[in-house]
Amino acid sequence: MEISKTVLDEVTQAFQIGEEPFSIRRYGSGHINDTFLLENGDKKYILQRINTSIFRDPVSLMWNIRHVTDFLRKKIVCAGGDPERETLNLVSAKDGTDYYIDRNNNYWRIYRFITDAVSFDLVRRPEDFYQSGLAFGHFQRMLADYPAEELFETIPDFHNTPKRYADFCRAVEEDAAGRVSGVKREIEFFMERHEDYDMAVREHREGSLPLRVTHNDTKLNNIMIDSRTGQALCIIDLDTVMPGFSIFDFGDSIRFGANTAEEDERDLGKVSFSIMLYETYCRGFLRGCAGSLTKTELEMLPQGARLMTLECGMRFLADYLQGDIYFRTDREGQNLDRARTQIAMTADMEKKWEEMSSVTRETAAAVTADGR
Ligand code: ADP
Ligand code: GN1
Ligand code: MG
Repeated sequence: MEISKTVLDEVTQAFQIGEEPFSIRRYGSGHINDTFLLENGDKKYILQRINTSIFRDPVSLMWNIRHVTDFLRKKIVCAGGDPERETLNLVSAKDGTDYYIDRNNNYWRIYRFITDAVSFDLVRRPEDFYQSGLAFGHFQRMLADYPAEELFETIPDFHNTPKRYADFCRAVEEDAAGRVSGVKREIEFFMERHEDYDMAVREHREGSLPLRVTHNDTKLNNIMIDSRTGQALCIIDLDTVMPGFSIFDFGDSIRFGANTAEEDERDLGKVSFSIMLYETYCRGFLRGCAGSLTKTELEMLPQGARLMTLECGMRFLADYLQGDIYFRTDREGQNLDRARTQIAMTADMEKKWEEMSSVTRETAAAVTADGR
């Protein structure tokens, strides 16, 4: 959506960032919010318009972010870290709130820019992926004593895979954009696997898979890596921090980062599931979790990766069938390409299933042995 210069000026003037003019440009490759970089010499901020057709209750969402970042800030300070760089920092509006509502009823927020740090759409070096596993595991551990019942569910049933499948089937049935006939094979792929979709929710219902405070959107570009040290610095994109399953935080990172190609790659010959990257992330994540995962969680890590890949694939395909109304696209067919990479990833994971399971067991054993 185009946002006028008048609105951007109105919004920037509403926050406590000084009176000097900033240059403004679109920034990053997130699929949901509108993100801009504000820049004036060394002064930089991230400005975001919250996507309120997806996040229906932006006030509660901002409440979550304020409280989670304050909580993390205290933990980081206690551990001797730098809270300016290791967690997101909201900038207040001039009226003291954490957001601003513009003339069109859009909600905006500003974060301090994390300098000398980068985020990636593709694993550049395995070490970056290891670092990201370590940081997402650590993030979960830092939030282990956060009062989960106080968090708002910003998107209900976000990783309820059977519900996602039902939504997908509805999109196929409705065929709103008249695209079903062209993607029969892709639809079939997700339908053939329908019996597996309730694996995690079933384990939870039976009491063996705990709900934790999780991030729920753990892709590689939601973590900032320090450009100087190469270490993971800060977990960003906290819009979906809410109760969830650890195996899904693990799995969503794998679906995105253990792919040898980008999420929207058109040449499927380039897409594969890298066992080497899987092992690398697994090692980092388990070290970050530091022994906090249960036996069932450890056993279900490969399934977490497969389910997240299937779920995300279904979401991309459903969006394609509905005429690209959810995920941002910048070219024709991009959601279909994204769905196809998830299909190729799943198929490759299934081919490498035995290896994936044994690598998980061996990595868990090695990390436990290290920790002694
Ligand atoms: P979306 O919800 O649309 O994915 P994100 O919050 O992930 O939006 O932001 C999009 C991109 O903007 C990120 O991938 C990252 O590159 C950059 N970004 C976001 N917040 C910051 C920040 N505080 N400092 C530096 N870069 C940031
Ligand atoms: C979206 O916001 P972003 O781009 O980090 C989506 C995730 C998907 C991801 C696929 C709120 O994440 O669930 O896994 O795209 N976020 C939301 O790339 O739907
Ligand atoms: Mg993001």
